[in-house]
Amino acid sequence: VARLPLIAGNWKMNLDHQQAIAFVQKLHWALKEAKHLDDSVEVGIFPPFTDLRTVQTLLDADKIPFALGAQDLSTKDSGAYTGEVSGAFLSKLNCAYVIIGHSERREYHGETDEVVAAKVQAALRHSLVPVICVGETLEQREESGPTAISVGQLEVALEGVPADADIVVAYEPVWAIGTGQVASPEQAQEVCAKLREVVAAKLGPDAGQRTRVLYGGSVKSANIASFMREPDVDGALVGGASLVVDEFAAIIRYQK
Ligand code: G2H
Repeated sequence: VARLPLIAGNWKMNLDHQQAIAFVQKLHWALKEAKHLDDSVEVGIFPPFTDLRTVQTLLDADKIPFALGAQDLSTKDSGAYTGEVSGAFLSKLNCAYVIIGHSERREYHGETDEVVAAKVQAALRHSLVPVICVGETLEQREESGPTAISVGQLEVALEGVPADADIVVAYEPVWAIGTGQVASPEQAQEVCAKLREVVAAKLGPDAGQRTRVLYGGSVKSANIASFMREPDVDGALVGGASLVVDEFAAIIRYQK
């Protein structure tokens, strides 16, 4: 099965709605000018909630073929949950994706595997593709090896997910996030292959073949190709480098 590579830019808490307009326009021009906008790779951008409406309007108006995603959502659909954002609202803004269980949410907002699983269900209720993030800290890697933590996190996240669900998995070793200490392509491949096995075991072999597994953690234009050469790495979740137009454009063009 040929899986369409996904290069996803997780802006985290960066770029306000005005900066977002300039950024998306520049990225679009950079890719168009170099004739690097085609259907061989999917480009996803994940701005803060407050930018989503602005970016959606711009993508629509200028017919820019980037997929839009949010960085989180509520486990609930509506009601008295101050500060929360429903998957229903994200769907209405044409979000295709939502990141769930990023290590920064797990670490700073106490998100447990169970909360992550509830958010996956919330995303699927609103036809959003969950980008399920898993990954181990350095201590966990030393204690339980390279795959056990991610496997355990993914198994819980996939509880109750139907076999035909469209999901994306992102392996983000915590020790490689924003640290410049990138995992080797072999380390990424080892865990991504294992995660694909988990998807196959839980949702069936078709889902295992179809589901895209991304690597994330200090991805740059200088290392993207080495990851994309690995058979079980289907793209990247990019943080810091997704905020620099030329750098993110170069990552998107990795294979050209
Ligand atoms: C990992 C990644 C994007 P960075 O968090 O999700 O960020 O590329 O800055 O390590």
